[in-house]
Amino acid sequence: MAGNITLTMIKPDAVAAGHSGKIIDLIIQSGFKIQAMKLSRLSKEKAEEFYAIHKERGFFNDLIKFMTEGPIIAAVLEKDNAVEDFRKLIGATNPANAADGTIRKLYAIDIERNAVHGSDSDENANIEASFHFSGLERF
Ligand code: FUP
Repeated sequence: MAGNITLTMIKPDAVAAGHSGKIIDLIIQSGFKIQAMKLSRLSKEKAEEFYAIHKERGFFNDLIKFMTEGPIIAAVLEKDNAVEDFRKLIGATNPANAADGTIRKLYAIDIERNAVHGSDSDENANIEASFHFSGLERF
């Protein structure tokens, strides 16, 4: 069912800082159900594929270096209106602009090391869920 899932990654900065447990707790307390979750480390090729849309941007190489520097936690989250509600929960890309109580306000360091990813559309949520997980079973 399109519209009720989103894909998140807890990024290398937040995993390394030990924030994963608190972030996962906040996600669950905010009404999201975890459908799939795994700790992994992105290869350069996989990170470049995930962020292909930003290939021409000046920050691309730094972003790939950052996203491959250590483990991430990828998860598929389910909730009514998952994409929009999760983007509200994570806050603005730049934590300096993120609202109080959002994950990025609480845990992000700067616009690059910004703690979490959240899909930006239902279409991308499904593409990104398949990117990280194969043979997804909904439950
Ligand atoms: P978001 O959807 O909030 O994750 O933000 P974007 O898709 O615009 O950007 C994806 C990632 O690129 C961000 F999470 C961090 C990185 N980025 C930078 O490093 N610098 C920028 O100026 C913009 C984005």
